[in-house]
Amino acid sequence: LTASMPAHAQQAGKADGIFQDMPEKFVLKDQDFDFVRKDIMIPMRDGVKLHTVVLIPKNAHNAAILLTRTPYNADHMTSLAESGTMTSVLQGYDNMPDVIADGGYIRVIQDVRGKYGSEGRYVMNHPMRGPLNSTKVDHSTDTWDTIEWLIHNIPESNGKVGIIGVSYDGYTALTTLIHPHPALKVSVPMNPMVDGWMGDDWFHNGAFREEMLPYIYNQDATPKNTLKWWSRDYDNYQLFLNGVSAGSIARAHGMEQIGFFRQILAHPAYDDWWQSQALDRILPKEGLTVPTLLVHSLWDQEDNYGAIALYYALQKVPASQPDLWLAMGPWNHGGEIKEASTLGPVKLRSDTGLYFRKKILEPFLAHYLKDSSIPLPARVTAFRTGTNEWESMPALSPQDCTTECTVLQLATHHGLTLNPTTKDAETVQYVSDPEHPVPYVQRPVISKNLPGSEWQWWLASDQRNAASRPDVASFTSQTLTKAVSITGQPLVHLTASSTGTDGDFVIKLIDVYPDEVPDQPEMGGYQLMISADILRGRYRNSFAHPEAIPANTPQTYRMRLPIVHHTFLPGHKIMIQIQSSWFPLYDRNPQTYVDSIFNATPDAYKPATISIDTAGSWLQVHQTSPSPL
Ligand code: PG9
Repeated sequence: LTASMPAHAQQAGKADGIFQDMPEKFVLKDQDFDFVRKDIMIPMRDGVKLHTVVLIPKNAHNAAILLTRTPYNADHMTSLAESGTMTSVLQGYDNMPDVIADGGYIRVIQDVRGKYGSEGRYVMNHPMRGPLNSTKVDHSTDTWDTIEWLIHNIPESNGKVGIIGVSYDGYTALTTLIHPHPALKVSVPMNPMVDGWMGDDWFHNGAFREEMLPYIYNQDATPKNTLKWWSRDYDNYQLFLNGVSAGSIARAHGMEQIGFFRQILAHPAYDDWWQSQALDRILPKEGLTVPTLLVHSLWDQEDNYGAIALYYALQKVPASQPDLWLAMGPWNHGGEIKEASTLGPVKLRSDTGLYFRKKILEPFLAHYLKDSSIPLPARVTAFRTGTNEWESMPALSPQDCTTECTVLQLATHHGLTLNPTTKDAETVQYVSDPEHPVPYVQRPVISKNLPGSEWQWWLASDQRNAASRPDVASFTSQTLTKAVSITGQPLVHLTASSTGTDGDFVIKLIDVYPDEVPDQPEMGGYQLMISADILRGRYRNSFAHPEAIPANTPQTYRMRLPIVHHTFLPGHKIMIQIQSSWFPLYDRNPQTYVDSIFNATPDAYKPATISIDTAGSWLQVHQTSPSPL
């Protein structure tokens, strides 16, 4: 057949009946680009090769390398534009072209093992080598091997490497700090996952984040996320209500096939499995030896625990202090890498993301990667919401307030008193019914990746809808006549009883706007959550050893809320809301003690009457005077 084909037809393609369309390997014509792209399979010490995209500015000479290690597709993260400039290609997740491209860095993005172009097996929470990982590799060795390869194979580099990333990629930026490569000069973990049980992605104080099931499914069922979570309900509230427990709905999706989900089922409590992976426990033992800028978002809907927990844990280790920096701002998860002149509906009057990138991140990287004469930012830079000003300080105030504290005391008639000398006793009751749990946003609760989802900014959503429900107890101060400035992690002390034998408590600290806000009328009466979290009652005495709640017997519930740095302005009120569900972000507590809530059967889910003792319930937090930059 070939012989009978004309020569030009033979050249047009293979002689297998049809011309060859897609080339075996397309050669990029990049002569007009301002960078060179290389796709490299870098070998690790166990022989596994990791797909690594390297973008080298064409004028690079003696340039530093900025590395990100990700499960989110290195190809996608380096090909987001149709133009051939680093600035346009490096848009989106983790990139920040105004710092990375404009800074002349060599950009390296690597798929972690088992995801997208990399070989090997993916493990969602990849334990470091030790009792939970008897192989010879982990994220730390993979980063070490990658850096070793990069500094010896990229002649345009100055031999200095920084690692940077948001969320999962912030977690990989942290794991790198364990036995770091000597060429690693700086790490910037932004909104990192640090402890998946205490308060980051999977649980908060023992309550399971049921809406993370689709994430686990998408990430862990296939290497390239080819299978997607499916649902016949548009409203996640309905979906998860019908599903009964998180365990049963996951099983209906076949999720016992996923090893990480089997671990979640096997470890509902804060046992050794979780504790031994928590980076705020591991890193202080190792000690920090590489300059590290932790970045925390004050309205982070995904990882609002890790950066601050780690900051406090490292602060306690004198040898680690010289290498520790913190920046925190009015952002949602990863909001610092974008335009950030609003916080949900709240106008901040300046682009706080740009400020962070230009005034904090850029000099920090440049000092360690380019020129040590460039001044470093302050040890702690924090944006104060309310007054909307940046402040700097040598360190965060201590985690628990002992002096100069503001006490917000629950009072009679749903009141809240500031620093009272006496306490008013009253019992406030509500019925928590698992058949009608309190939605965390207004229904329909739309999945994160669908249009109309409120996920990105739900922490700043108006809490009036919750306040008007009979199963949410609200306590409100008088209108403030002078500003109240607070900072730190509010400590909750709640005294309550329940007719059930298990139950959850959600505590929300809220800034209530005046009824009229002349320059932004839609903010009139707005209830802006400043900080909030959930505690699963069975863990009130021990996170590792759950205990049933004795019915009708007052119990003390203590928890630390996520950090705040806020001023309640004159004319505003302070509110605390208490409720016993936050659905379907958190799975429902059946309110009857069962061994594992993942296996709770429909008959276990029972209404319970909750009685709050106002005199025994308060919240305590540092009072501060604003100290503008
Ligand atoms: N919050 C996401 C995540 C981090 C770590 C583990 C699992 C999920 C993320 O945004 O990457």
